[in-house]
Order: sequence, then C-alpha cells, then structure tokens
Amino acid sequence: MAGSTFGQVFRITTWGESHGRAVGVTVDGCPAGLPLREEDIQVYLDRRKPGQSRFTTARQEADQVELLSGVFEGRTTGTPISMMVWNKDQRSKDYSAIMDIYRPGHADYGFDAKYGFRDYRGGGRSSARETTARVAAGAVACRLLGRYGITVTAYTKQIGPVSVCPECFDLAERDRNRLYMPDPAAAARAEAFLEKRMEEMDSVGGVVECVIRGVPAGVGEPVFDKLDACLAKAVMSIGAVKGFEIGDGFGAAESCGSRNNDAFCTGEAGQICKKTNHSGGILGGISDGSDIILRAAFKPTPSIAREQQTVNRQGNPVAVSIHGRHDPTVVPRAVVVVEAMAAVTVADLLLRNRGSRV
Ligand code: EPS
Repeated sequence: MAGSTFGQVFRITTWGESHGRAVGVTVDGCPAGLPLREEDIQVYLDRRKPGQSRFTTARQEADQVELLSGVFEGRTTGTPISMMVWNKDQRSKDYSAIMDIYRPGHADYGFDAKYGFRDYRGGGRSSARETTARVAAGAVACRLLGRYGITVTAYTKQIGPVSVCPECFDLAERDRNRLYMPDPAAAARAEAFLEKRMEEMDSVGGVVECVIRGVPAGVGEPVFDKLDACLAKAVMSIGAVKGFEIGDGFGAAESCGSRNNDAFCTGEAGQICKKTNHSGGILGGISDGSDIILRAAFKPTPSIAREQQTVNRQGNPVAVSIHGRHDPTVVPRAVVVVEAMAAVTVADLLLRNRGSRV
C-alpha cells in the first residue's frame, strides 16, 4: 500500500490492521544520542488506548509498546527505530455480518473501488487503531523536540456544540476529565450532551486545538513544503478529520488587513516578536517565532447502532445498524494523535532546516 510514509528526514512508516496481529511504526532519521526508553513512549500510548471510559470504545487493549530496534543502552543509535503493539482483543465476528455492506461514513466502498477487496475486520488499515503507531512515533518526536525547548500541547476545544470558554481555560484541568477539556464546566456540559446522543444510538464530533511552543523563527520550506502545508497534511491524514485551521483560520476570511496583520515589535531581550498572533505562528509557510496554533475538526464516529439505509456490494439496498465496540466520539483519544502528528512534522522540518544556510 502506497502512502504509509510521512516526512523526509524524520520519516515515519506505519503498518498493521485493526484485526491483524499487531500495529507498528518505523521511525528513520532520528538523530543518535537521544535518551529513549519504552516508558517514554508508553505514557503517550496510555493517553490514546481504548477502554479508558464509557466515552471510548470498550475494546480492551493494553497497547504495551515493544521497542525493537534503534536504541542501545538507553539512547537512539541513529538507525531505524521500530516499535510495535500487539492486537489482543479483536472481535472479528462483529464484522462478519456486515462484510458485504457499505457502512455509511466509512471507507469500505472506497477500498473496494480501489483494491477490489478489503480486510473488512474492524476497518482494517483505515481503522482508528492505526493511530497507535502515529502516537508511538510522536512520542519519539516530542522527546527530540524537548531537546530544543519545543513543546506540543493539544486538548479538546469542542465536543458537538459545547466549546471551552476562553475565560475558563485551565490546562491543568485537561487530564482531570474524561473528555480532555481544559474547562471542567464545559466538560460537564459536553458529557451530558454526549450521554444524550449515546441514548439515541448516535455519535458526536468535535475540535482538537494544538499549541506548539518554542519553535524558533525560520522553520518551514517556502513553496510546497510550507510549515502550515505540512501540518495540514499531517493532521488531515488522521482518520475522521474533516477540517483544519492555523491561527485565525477561516475567521481570517472575515477580517481586514489592518486587523489581521500582526504588528512586529521588539521584546525585552531585543528579540523580534509580534503584538498579536492572528497568523498562528506561521508567515509565508515559515515559523515566525510565536506559538503555532492549529485546530482539527473531527466528524462524528461513523459506526452508530441506529439503523441506516445503504447498499451492499451488489448495489442492493439494505438496512444496517452497527453493533460492537465503538467510540461515541473519537475526539478525546484523538488529542494525543494530533500532538503526535504535529510533533513529527515539526521534528522533520526542524531537521531539514539544518541545511538552510552555510
Ligand atoms: C474502530 C473500531 C473499533 C474501535 C477501534 C477503531 O474497533 P473494534 O470494532 O475492532 O473493537 O475499538 O479503535 C481501536 C481499537 C483503537 O485502538 O483505537 C474503527 O473502525 O476505526
């Protein structure tokens, strides 16, 4: 399958299917000498793994990472870093009844149209389970970025119509509620909203926001590999993402130049900075030294128990209701996936930037 690799210098290749034996990733291009242990990766995987609460799939996976190569005596060697997680709780019979049916909102029809047949168990390669591998790679990227003083922090900004209120924003609250919202009152409202949709056998979407702090000015390539273009590709490649914004994003379309332009100024240490950050930290595809702010809109989980009309492989109309173990919203578990893809992108462009001048 083409298209399983992302990045040019810090390059990741993911592999595996939801109901296959395992999922994993190879990270090539990570510099030697970075301290790295399985525990460093596991903390990221634990934030994504299934079965965390009643708002996530009930599939039970420990998602225990095995670090297979590229590390010696606790440090990266500069050779490919291979990591994998065994699949242990597949329940493929949930899928045998719908193997010939095109589930609305899923990739089934596209896969058949492209390949002629597909691994129908749990969505196969297009399953959210593939994001396990991205998170493992992202953990390595975050460790690397940490060496440069760069942090990547995402959170749930919105679930359905319920948004975090800017005045109540408190990052410390993010890990204290099941939806990873940095606003406990909004989290409580979002949980109530979600409960209602679950009673109606329906699902919900939402928005993840991510802040990348500490990227020096000058990272990103000016034309096709603009920093924002690479981030857009990285984030849009996460299953269920339907929208992407940087800075004011679509809001900038309603602004005017005098408001949208961020005035440059000189900081206390004589450094060049900006008075505002409508640009979201990127100008001309190159980081401008301020926080990089991006948002990803996730659609509601397509697997719902409510009856839906569709067709089978033969084109005959059928009704389908999807049973099994599914996330009523993918957003809380996607928070760390967005962080991972943002980190991988910045790590790649940061390393590429080392060749930008003599
Ligand atoms: C998924 C369907 C469910 C989810 C799965 C993603 O899988 P299954 O039907 O096999 O239980 O549990 O998510 C994960 C297992 C995971 O680790 O993210 C899908 O169709 O995308």
